[in-house]
Amino acid sequence: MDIISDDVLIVIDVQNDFCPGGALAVAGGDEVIPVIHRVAERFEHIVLTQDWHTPDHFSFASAHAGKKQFEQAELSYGMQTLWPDHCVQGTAGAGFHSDLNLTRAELIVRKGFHRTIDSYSAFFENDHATATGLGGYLKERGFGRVFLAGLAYDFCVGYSALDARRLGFEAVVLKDACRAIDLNGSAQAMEEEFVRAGVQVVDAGELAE
Ligand code: VGL
Ligand code: ZN
Repeated sequence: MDIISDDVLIVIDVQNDFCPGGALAVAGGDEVIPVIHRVAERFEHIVLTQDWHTPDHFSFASAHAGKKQFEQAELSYGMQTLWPDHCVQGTAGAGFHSDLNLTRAELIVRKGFHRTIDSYSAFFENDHATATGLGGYLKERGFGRVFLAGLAYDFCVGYSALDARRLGFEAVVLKDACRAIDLNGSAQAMEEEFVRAGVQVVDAGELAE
């Protein structure tokens, strides 16, 4: 697979709270970093995302009396998984992992900053209606195909890939540059959605040298 100049690499949420020792640690989360560094060399254009919640965010179990972490709650837009408090704006946990070195990145998109709406996708919040602006940005810059890497495969990477397709971009997930949370079969469910939506899944090594 050759990378061309209207391709963009989107690196999703490689933040301390999703890495070992973090508040919502994904198993092996930090292992994506060397893989991402290697593929990043192939790309002329790189965008980063950063999960960026208010302290009392509605996606936190702590914001719902009587609810436990990883349970579901009914919010205004539908069912929402309740997470441990994570990626609170300005905290160390919300910072990018210190090994991540993508100085060339052209844009950092923050998401999940509306207190009452979560945002897994880099394009639309979990109401599937509120746009982050990334779709317009990528279209205005003439990008046609997005490659996705980072955390977590079955949540923020996955929903970003599905929304990219919905907006008419080609979407390629770099599977070995991601790690999954895998909550109640979420990784397999997401892969079924990838097939339905026409999201390609490849390993980083399949990109041409
Ligand atoms: C994520 C759960 C909550 C992710 C973010 O980056 O995949 N997952 N917030
Ligand atoms: Zn979050």
